[in-house]
Amino acid sequence: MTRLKTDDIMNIPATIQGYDQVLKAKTGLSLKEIALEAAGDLRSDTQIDRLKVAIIPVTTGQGVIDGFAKAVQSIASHLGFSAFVTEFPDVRGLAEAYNKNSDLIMIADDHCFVAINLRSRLVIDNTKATAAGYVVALKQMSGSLNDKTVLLIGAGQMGSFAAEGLLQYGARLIIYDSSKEAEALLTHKLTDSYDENKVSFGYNFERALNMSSLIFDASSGGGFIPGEFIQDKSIVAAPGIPMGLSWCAFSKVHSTLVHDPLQIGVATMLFQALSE
Ligand code: PYL
Repeated sequence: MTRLKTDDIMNIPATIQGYDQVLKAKTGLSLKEIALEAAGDLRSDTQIDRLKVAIIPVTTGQGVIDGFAKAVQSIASHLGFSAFVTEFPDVRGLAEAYNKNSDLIMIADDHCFVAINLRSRLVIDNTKATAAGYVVALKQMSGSLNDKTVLLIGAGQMGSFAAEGLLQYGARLIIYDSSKEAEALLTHKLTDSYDENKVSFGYNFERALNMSSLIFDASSGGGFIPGEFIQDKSIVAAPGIPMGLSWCAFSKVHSTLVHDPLQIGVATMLFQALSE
């Protein structure tokens, strides 16, 4: 998991409203609607504004990322939750969250970022939730993924979660990773549960990019997708940090690209933590 930098997230509180408007323009759904679809249905009597969410900074390992907790809190508040950052980090923050009768906590160290529902004890992981939210975003931008070919770049944890979601929406997958072994491993895992005709791999990058105009970039390398190979009308969901698109590729697809450092993942975590 690539560690976010303060520069990646410090503007989220000030820009979340505008971000949501752009997301709605691109996908037809708001951040909340995308997260709700990715999470599955909520109980109709769920009163979000009554739910208290504690975001607890963690100082272990490489320590706190300045702005991270505030960014997460601003996303939760934007969605209507009663969210706050605990006064203290670590154990004192956890105690404060419980003493303030929080319903949910969100907490991240260098290895894992989770939302925990303190009532149901449901634990939701950021990577899995992010993949689910971005699959919905790609589906929305494409109209439908049923019987469409999607190029999935990155056969790691994010790519694996995304592959499941894309296949469940009826997509055919071309899996590309710089590691052909990783491609084969993910393909083998997927074909245990899905039609093997729906998953293919083993192409070189240029050929893979030519085979589909729907791209799910689950990579964690930056700027390696060249502009000359990406199709003009490509639609791209890119949860990976840093983004795989080169600046040239970005300039070709920016109006049909969904990419953010935290928003879709945090929103989907919160609603998945509330799902039955
Ligand atoms: C959750 C993000 C998404 C991408 N990379 C992940 C990351 O940067 N993880 C590290 C988060 C550390 C947070 C720090 C704090 O401020 O509480 N422990």
